[in-house]
Amino acid sequence: MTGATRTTKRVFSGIQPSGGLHLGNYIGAIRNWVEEQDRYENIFCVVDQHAITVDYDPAQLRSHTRQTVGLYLACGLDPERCTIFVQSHVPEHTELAWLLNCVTPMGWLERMTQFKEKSAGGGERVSTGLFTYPVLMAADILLYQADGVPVGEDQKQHVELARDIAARFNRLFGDTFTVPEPWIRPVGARVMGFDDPSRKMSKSADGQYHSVALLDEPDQIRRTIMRAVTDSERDIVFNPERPGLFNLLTVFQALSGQSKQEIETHFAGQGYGHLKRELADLVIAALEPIQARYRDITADPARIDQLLARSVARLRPIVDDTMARVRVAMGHR
Ligand code: AQP
Repeated sequence: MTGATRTTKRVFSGIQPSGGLHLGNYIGAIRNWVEEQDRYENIFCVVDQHAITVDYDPAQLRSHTRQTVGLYLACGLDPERCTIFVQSHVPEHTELAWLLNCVTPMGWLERMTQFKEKSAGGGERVSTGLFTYPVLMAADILLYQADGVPVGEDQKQHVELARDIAARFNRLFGDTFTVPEPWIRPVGARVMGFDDPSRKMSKSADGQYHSVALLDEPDQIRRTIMRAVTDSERDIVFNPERPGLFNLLTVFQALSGQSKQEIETHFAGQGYGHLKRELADLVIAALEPIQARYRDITADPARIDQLLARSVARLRPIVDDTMARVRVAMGHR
């Protein structure tokens, strides 16, 4: 069934288990999935095959994959309302990626900014997988005929590529895929590194004070935020020209739910130290219940295994239907 014939829209999104999830992943992605889970048919993936496109350690990948599933649940995704699964448990993702590789012009991939950033200076360590990563992401989305892909702003270009690939495939081989849309929230769509507000917060970035991980201890959270890079001015206002301060205020706004005006009024006449202390308190308070639920959920590893097995069984009819149509359309059946 494609999007045109469904009454409830289907969303698909995922996070790569390339490290511990951080505030950017939470504010830019998971929190929005949780808030909207009643409105849609939800499929959320831990995209472990994306995480092998750069150097990685297999044991760490295994552990981050499970940790990410645990954090999805701890952040509030309800397995009754969402199908939560691991990408490599459904082999059709890579089968479809190959087929889509064959309809994707190389020039489209050469334009991807994330590839340019991640491959810069990498020489022979830059894998072909890193280059074709957006095609695997398109396969993830198109396999489930998703209508919407809720992502942070940094992933918008990749979702637009998935749209282009779907439209091209439909033109070449007949109507097969739902053409998906990126769904991006304006507030907190891009959280930047606390140590360098010109770079987006990333799991794989170096630097002890770069990010706040969702499982960080309160002391570590406070240290990171108190050391956040700002500027030498004084007034606390939302001004994108002052990226360090703007980032702190953006996180404050995302977690407090207050308007820009309310926040500026609240901090009028105060210094950066005051803002940082309040922000640290806010982040610690937001993460505390997530951390408690995470400890509870992961106390029984079998619970996660059962959930993942059930998810794969639930997805099977959608996967089989899409792949049957693709194989016929492309002439393999
Ligand atoms: N800094 C961010 N601000 C807002 N949203 C973000 N997301 C990631 N970083 C930020 C959103 O989180 C979701 C999952 O992203 P991903 O892990 O699949 O890929 P990524 O964007 O490459 O994430 P990282 O943390 O930067 O990982 P690494 O370091 O491994 O590349 C997406 O919805 C993304 O928008």
